[in-house]
Amino acid sequence: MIIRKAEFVKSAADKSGMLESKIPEFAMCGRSNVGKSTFINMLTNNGKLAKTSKDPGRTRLINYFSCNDGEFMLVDLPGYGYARVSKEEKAKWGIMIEDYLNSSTNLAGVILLLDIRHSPSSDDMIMVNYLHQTAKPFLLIATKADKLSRAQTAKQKRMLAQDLKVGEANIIAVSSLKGEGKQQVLDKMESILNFHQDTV
Ligand SMILES: Nc1nc2c(ncn2[C@@H]2O[C@H](COP(=O)(O)OP(=O)(O)OP(=O)(O)O)[C@@H](O)[C@H]2O)c(=O)[nH]1
Ligand SMILES: [Mg+2]
Repeated sequence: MIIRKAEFVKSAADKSGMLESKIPEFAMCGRSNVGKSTFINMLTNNGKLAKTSKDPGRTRLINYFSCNDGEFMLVDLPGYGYARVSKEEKAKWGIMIEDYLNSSTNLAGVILLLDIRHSPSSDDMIMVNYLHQTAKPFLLIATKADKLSRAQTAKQKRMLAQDLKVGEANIIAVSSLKGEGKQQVLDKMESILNFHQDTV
């Protein structure tokens, strides 16, 4: 699969703003600053589509991006686990993520991003356990692979697989800066889309 066109559709601040679309959606989940927005820009070949920042807490709304004239949507969610926002804001983002996952009418798959250099956080573990429990397909992406050597990348993938209780082959190491892992991700997304179309 390739993404030849991608465009911003809308932002939602709460349940009332979320799309009830017929278009299948892929949701980006993960800790603040793990690289969700940069990953969307890499997949869509558009460095300016989703706003990114070196500081955590950049994405504060749910942002929908339509790909290939409505073939599917990429949904950029706020990150969790950012220590420096208020308790109220944390709770609000948590509810936003939860509401999205529970109520999206056409979720094809969840893409969970983890920083390849770090062990999963307790919030990551909650997400993974949730994903294991739901019947939804999901992809596990280890981001920022360009920061490690090949040997270190392999070692960290093994460690993540153990912690997350999945096979190593289920984790894709990606560098959004260098495009590493991109085609593998797109191919997996294509399979998920085909599966989704067969089940609706
Ligand atoms: N070296 C490297 N840096 C990356 C990569 N992906 C993202 N980054 C950097 O990580 C920082 C955070 O990226 P974002 O895409 O804004 O992260 P996010 O997960 O959307 O963050 P929130 O919106 O706060 O949840 C930015 O400085 C990016 O340039 C990568 O593959 N390699
Ligand atoms: Mg973001």
